[in-house]
Amino acid sequence: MVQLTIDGISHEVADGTLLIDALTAAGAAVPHLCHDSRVKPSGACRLCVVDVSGQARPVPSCALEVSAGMVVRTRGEALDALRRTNLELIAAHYPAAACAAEPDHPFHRLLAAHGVEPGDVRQEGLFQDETHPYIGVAMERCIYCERCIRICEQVQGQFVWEAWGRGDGTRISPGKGSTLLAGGCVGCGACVDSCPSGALFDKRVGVEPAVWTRTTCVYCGVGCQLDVGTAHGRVVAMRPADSPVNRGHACVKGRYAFEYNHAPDRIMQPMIRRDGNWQAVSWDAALDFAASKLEAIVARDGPDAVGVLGSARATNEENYLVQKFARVVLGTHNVDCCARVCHTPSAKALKTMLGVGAATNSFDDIDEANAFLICGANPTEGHPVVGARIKQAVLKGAGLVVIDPRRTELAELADVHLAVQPGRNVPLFNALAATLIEEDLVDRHFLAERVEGFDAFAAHVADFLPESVAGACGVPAEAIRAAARLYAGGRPSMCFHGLGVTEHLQGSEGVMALVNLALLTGNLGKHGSGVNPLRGQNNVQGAAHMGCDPASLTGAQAIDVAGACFEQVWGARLPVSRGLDLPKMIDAARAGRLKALWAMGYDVYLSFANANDTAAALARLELVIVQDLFMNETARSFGTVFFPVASSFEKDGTFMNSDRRVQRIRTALPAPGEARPDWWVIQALAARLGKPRGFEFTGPEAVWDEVRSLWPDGAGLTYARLEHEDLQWPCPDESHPGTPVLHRERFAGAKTAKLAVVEYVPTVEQPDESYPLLLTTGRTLYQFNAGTMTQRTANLLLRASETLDMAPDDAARYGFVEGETVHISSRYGAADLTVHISGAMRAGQLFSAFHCPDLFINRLTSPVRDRLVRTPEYKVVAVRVEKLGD
Ligand SMILES: Nc1nc2c(c(=O)[nH]1)N[C@H]1C(S)=C(S)[C@@H](COP(=O)(O)OP(=O)(O)OC[C@H]3O[C@@H](n4cnc5c(=O)[nH]c(N)nc54)[C@H](O)[C@@H]3O)O[C@H]1N2
Ligand SMILES: Nc1nc2c(c(=O)[nH]1)N[C@H]1C(S)=C(S)[C@@H](COP(=O)(O)OP(=O)(O)OC[C@H]3O[C@@H](n4cnc5c(=O)[nH]c(N)nc54)[C@H](O)[C@@H]3O)O[C@H]1N2
Ligand code: SF4
Ligand code: SF4
Ligand SMILES: [Mo]
Repeated sequence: MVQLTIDGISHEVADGTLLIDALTAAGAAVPHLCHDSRVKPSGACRLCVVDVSGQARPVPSCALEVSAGMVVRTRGEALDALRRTNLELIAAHYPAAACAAEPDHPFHRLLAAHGVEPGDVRQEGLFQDETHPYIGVAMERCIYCERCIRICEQVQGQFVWEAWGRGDGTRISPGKGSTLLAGGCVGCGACVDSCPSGALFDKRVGVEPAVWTRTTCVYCGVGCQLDVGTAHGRVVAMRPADSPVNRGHACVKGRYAFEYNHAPDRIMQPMIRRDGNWQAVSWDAALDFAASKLEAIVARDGPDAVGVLGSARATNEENYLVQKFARVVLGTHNVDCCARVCHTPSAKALKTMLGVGAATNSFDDIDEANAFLICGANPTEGHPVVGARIKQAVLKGAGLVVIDPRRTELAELADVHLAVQPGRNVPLFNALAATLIEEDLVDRHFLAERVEGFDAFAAHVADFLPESVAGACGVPAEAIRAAARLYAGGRPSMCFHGLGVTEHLQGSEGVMALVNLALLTGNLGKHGSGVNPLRGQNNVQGAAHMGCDPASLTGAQAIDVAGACFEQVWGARLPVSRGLDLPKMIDAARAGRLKALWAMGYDVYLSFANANDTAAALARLELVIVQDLFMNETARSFGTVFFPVASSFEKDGTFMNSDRRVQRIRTALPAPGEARPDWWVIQALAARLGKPRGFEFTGPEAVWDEVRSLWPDGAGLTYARLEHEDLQWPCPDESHPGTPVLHRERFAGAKTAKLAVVEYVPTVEQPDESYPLLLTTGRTLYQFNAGTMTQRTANLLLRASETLDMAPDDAARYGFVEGETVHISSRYGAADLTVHISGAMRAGQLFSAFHCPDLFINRLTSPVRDRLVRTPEYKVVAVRVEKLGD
């Protein structure tokens, strides 16, 4: 701590504090315009000037750290006069009309408080852009503080803005292109948030928010904390909060894509389909109808004729209730969620090898890693706030290896990019392991203390030396060796992986092969290391962890281990037969054994692989209950009953993010019409089925308390603590601080972990004469999964549809031009797509996203599934492309 005197009063502050922050903390805040604590100080506006002992002239407090014995004066006539002069210079061109129109704008209040009139002198040659749907530009209000330039570089890493010219002729505009978008803007909104003068502004805020409510983003598994601004019963604005996850940052979806909540086709009334047509009915009628159908099916075919799907978009409490409903009310373990199609392979591999099926480390560790290994993940689009943090770490010098068939944004920045042939992760990861061993890059101490099975493992991977697998993997042997050296030499090195690893025949095995690399190099149990799946949706980690998984109960506890305890708390016997996971439910439906499906927040028809087959299976069901905000594709084609639900802005509860944090969501608005929270619907249906006991909770907190009583590692996560603490499980009691890093001294089950011998079994989806190309599917920045939400926002203007990305060589070979619609077919189905010629693609490989219901990309994907947990192989399918009309 450092002692200093501010306006005659002594204060103590931490070493290294910026003087401007010390002044604010001491209640002696000074005005400033160019300062933003998220970026490096610039000292340009000189409004924060103060007198400091020993300095001849006033100094900007934003550019100075506190020092012991400092004596500071913040007020006085000379300082006031200096600030006024500086403000006059800053406002020399500022338009008077802006002040008149918006007197409450902080900058306008500052001018008024100092008695400064805006200069109102017109400037020439200002940047103009009306094309961005969310970000407005009014450069006549620019005061040249350069906060936009700095925050776009230093937080988002996009380098969009540049200052051109000097002195009075300075102009700020995108460095390349004539619009923000052409300049590389990704719509994160950081420059808008930072701009103090209103030159950059949120276009769509017509109304000032009346109330701000802290909540968790509804989109991806990063779990950004956001403040929702509401007025007149609508969400009108979002702003990122300063939390450990996102530190005041957000991405275009969390920050701007909220208008779906008020879309005109939001379903607000329960419905039953009669003679092919949806009819609005009362809740009583809808619940009675669903209950009587379920009762009849269970009576006739047994409880295992019903399947239940929890929702990665709904809360922990709701997912807990829905799996309890399946097990207690219906009497079946047939309950799953879309973790199955996503990161169940990660959970399986991590649990098998290390004892806990979740990310080992925290996003905060990004700042401590010296090197990154990013495998089959595209975080700058899928997890943009994490992507931006990784980018900053790399710009500051951390090493980066990217393993991805496509040249993604991070691959562009990488020291080594291994553009692996899709489906060849296992031999490639084994080759990395073989290199680590051959070149003696392993952590011998860690191996001796914490790892077993080295000899058998070393013998196995000796067959995978880079020189022998390079050809099959499509990458040079020397590049594989360089990647191994970087990962081993950078310690601590942090591995992040995505669906490019999991969505394969060898998905679980791919993750095991990654865990091997961490074990060999001692990259576990310490900050800045680990194996970290980038989990998908806002609560996919939670949905599975709450027990929406046929083989495990709440807390990922095995049924044979924890079953008795659950039976006691639930006052019911658990079903004896093994449950079906989602792929098996589809198979059972196709075979006529499954008769009913309840899909809570899961558009299974659109998103499951091999959609023509999914359709054949779903068509055989007698009852399909869809519980959603919108008429999704499952409901449109197969729904029998529709339960309309409250959105995440309209209910309370918790989500679990990718790094094991449990975070609150809070009611910011009432639900529209007859929409009800998922938890209400589940309880109401239990009551209709005559089993209200155990489903009479008064609200989410009461449900959560039952979760805590059954899940030892979550017992300490009370709502009261979540109100003001940032907690990651394991958190076994109410005084436990939570666990940012797993496996510190020992692994969950034991002191040591065992290296996995991973065989390579290639997929049957190989190119041949009829289907000579490989299609891989994935995500794009502006759209989200089934598209039900983002397609009902102005994100549609940022990306209207999917493209079929292909290498220039392939386009030339087929004679395709940019923007041409072509026909693509696999052995399973076909679609028409618009060609996008991209240097990020390698010849022979194609890429498309799957967010557009009208294109239905999953008609193309195959029936191949992960060997251990049956995740569909979305990442490789052999296809051919043809000119339309051929
Ligand atoms: N904008 C946006 N963000 C999202 C989502 C969204 O729909 N839109 N969805 C969320 C969800 S549910 C999830 S699960 C996450 C997913 O996030 P990611 O896992 O990052 O998503 P994908 O784009 O599906 O796949 C990642 C990468 O895998 C690569 N890949 C394909 N085949 C292979 C292979 O054989 N080997 C390797 N090494 N790489 C391969 C692809 O080229 C792609 O760049 O994103 C979440 N965030
Ligand atoms: N080809 C291909 N297909 C894929 C993938 C791929 O990479 N390639 N990825 C797969 C992956 S990883 C995933 S996760 C799936 C995602 O597929 P889905 O889970 O089907 O997609 P989502 O859009 O995340 O949301 C599901 C539904 O939840 C609804 N919803 C939102 N909030 C709530 C709520 O609070 N309550 C309720 N009841 N409903 C709500 C939405 O309107 C939407 O209809 O797609 C999979 N499909
Ligand atoms: S919105 Fe984000 S990416 Fe776009 S210019 Fe501003 S800071 Fe840069
Ligand atoms: S990074 Fe993910 S959690 Fe954060 S704002 Fe974007 S979509 Fe939401
Ligand atoms: Mo996902």
